[in-house]
Amino acid sequence: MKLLVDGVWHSGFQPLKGERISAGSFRNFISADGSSGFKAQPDRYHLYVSYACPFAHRTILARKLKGLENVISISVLSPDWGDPNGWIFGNWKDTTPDTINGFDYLHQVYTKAKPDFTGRVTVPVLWDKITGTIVNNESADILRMLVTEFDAFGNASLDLYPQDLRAEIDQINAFVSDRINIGVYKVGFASSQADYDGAIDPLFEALDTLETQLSGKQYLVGDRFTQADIRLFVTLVRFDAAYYGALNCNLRHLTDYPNLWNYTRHIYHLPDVAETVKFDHIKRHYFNTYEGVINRRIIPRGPIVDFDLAPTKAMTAAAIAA
Ligand SMILES: N[C@@H](CCC(=O)N[C@@H](CS)C(=O)NCC(=O)O)C(=O)O
Repeated sequence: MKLLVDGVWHSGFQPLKGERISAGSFRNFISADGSSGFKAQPDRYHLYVSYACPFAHRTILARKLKGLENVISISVLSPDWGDPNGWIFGNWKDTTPDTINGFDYLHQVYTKAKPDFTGRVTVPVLWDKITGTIVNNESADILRMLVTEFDAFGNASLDLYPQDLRAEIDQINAFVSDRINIGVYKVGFASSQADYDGAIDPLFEALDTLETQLSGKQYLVGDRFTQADIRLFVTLVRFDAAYYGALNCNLRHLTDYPNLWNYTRHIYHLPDVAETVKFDHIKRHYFNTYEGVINRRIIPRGPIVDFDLAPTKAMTAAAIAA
């Protein structure tokens, strides 16, 4: 696993046991009134993201839907995380250079913020151009800031975290985070067969639960699109393209779940959403860059192929006639 230790980059680390996705290590907050020390202002903040990563996708979507594209600038990293330097600025389609710090690697952004930083170098990163540091690198926090603190500069009429639904949104977010967003990584990054076997059922049981919950419903909470839907969507939209094949999440496809499939398509077709989904980045990242992280000796549980299913009558009749 790639990691900074006391500000020094290490490219050859083994996967950390028991921990696949960790919470961000910079946890400051931007607030509309500035009381948190970081005031919401146009042209002050910058996002470092990857189109491959579902956690970064939360923030890309929020920035877009809240109309903050001219308020918060963005740099898009290469999907090629397999490089010894981890997240790099490259010249892939739809990527950008580091327009703020002029760096080649994301780990340089981390050590500029904290020269002795120890930990994972992850996307997304929210950077403050005034103080020259990382405000926050936890997507759940960044998503929340973008949807609640920037209404003076963006689309205030779209409330993605309505007061009256917050308790319910927080509850479903906790479930979706552990069982779905991180659930696919528990399966895909399992280092042993036993770990894999223990992770696959909870993931698909959670999908079954959501399939039932979405029966006759357009959105997860209430009857409106909220940040809970952003957080579920970013994993579901990657499911068949990447997680089914690259992360061995192959008991069922997303398309086998009528409600979840319809729900995901519905969100994909909402205005401005589709352009934030880049399947070329997603596939490149998951299939091409996890050498040494994904244990290729694990035997996947699926796909489920039902050979007890009788052949069609027409086929049998044709065989007899021949
Ligand atoms: N809790 C973090 C997790 C972010 C995360 O793990 N991002 C992945 C990409 S999908 C990453 O950058 N991984 C690099 C690494 O773990 O070294 C968040 O939600 O922001």
